[in-house]
Amino acid sequence: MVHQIYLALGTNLGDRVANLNEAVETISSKVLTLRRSPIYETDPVGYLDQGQFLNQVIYAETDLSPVDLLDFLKASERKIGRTPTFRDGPRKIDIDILFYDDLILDLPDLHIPHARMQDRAFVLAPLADLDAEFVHPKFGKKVSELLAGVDRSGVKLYQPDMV
Ligand code: PH2
Ligand code: MG
Ligand code: MG
Repeated sequence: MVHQIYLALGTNLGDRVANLNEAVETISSKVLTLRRSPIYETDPVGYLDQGQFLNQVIYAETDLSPVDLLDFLKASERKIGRTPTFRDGPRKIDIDILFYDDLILDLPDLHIPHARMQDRAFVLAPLADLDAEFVHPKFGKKVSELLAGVDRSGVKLYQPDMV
């Protein structure tokens, strides 16, 4: 069974564009990327004393179950060279599940839709570029409506022609 997913990518260490590309390549054995949003350069949120992030959202297909997908993405982050730091701290790559079909799933270590995406312009802006009409299954609001509710001043288009 094929599932449609949206993933959020974030990076603020090293060659950030290369890290985004490496993420798509590394997950490609089990996650087929169909569309990539433009890349945004974004002010850090949460822990502020760190470099600016690049953020991108991808639309993809996978056969993996939600839990297997989470495990696979965590393993992919490690393969790319992410090393543990602290909450909201700097990272070479972060790969988060935003949506998995229309699923609502709340496990101790896995919340789908992503638990904080509705507060984060660095997620909602690239997501809206891919599908502004997608309805958040928990809130019943379109991505465009969620984006209208957040401050997007720290989120700037970085490389609009990247596909
Ligand atoms: N990720 C975080 C915390 N803060 N800030 C930006 N701008 N971009 C991120 O991807 C990001 C963040 C935790 O995953
Ligand atoms: Mg994250
Ligand atoms: Mg993460």
